[in-house]
Amino acid sequence: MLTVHHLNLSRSQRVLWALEELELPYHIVRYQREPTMLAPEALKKVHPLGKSPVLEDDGMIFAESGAILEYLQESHDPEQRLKPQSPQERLQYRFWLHYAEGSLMPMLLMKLVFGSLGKPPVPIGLRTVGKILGQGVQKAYLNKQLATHAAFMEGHLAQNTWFAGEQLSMADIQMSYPAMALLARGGQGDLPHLRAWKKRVEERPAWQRAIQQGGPLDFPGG
Ligand SMILES: N[C@@H](CCC(=O)N[C@@H](CS)C(=O)NCC(=O)O)C(=O)O
Repeated sequence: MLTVHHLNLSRSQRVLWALEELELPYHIVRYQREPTMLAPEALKKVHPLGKSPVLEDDGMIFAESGAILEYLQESHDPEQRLKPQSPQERLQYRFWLHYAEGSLMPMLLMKLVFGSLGKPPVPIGLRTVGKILGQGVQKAYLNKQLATHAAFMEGHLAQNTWFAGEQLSMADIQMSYPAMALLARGGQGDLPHLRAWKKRVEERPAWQRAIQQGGPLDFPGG
């Protein structure tokens, strides 16, 4: 039996979505974020990094959502439902699977951190300085970086229905978390093609079942 160690409002939503698309039976062990938004200590007993998702299958335990999605595709998707076939689409598939955590998520995480420097748990006496510093880094660097990423995704989805071409794939599943976080946090203009992609995702019965299982994906920080 496949077991997902699932933290609420987290990247492990992607693993639930993949499992639902593949119509695989699975078991969920649930964890709730602490008020600090960190994972509870219990997750460290499952994997030394203490992050979610973690997948257990056939006596193996491993972390990192991209690795988990690739594993599920390679070992539990015999009909290749979630991997495109043509060489060009496979290159796109590989690119977006890596881009999500390698390039886009670090910018979104930095935005969250620098946007929080004027708020608790930063000590009250440092919040004014923290806020000025955070806003400065966002203005000088992060907002421009995120605008470049947003325009890049928007341009790609103007030409493609799904991230790896005309077929839904693990690339969309991996991209769902950062792309939806970027849309939720706003500030990048209208992005009609990215929004249309999000709508296509949300209309999928497997996505809806995954949300029922894992809870809503309401991103902190707006
Ligand atoms: N690159 C990893 C990131 C894992 C990760 O940071 N997960 C977050 C949830 S979105 C987490 O567990 N945060 C809680 C914590 O850091 O304590 C992946 O894609 O699986």
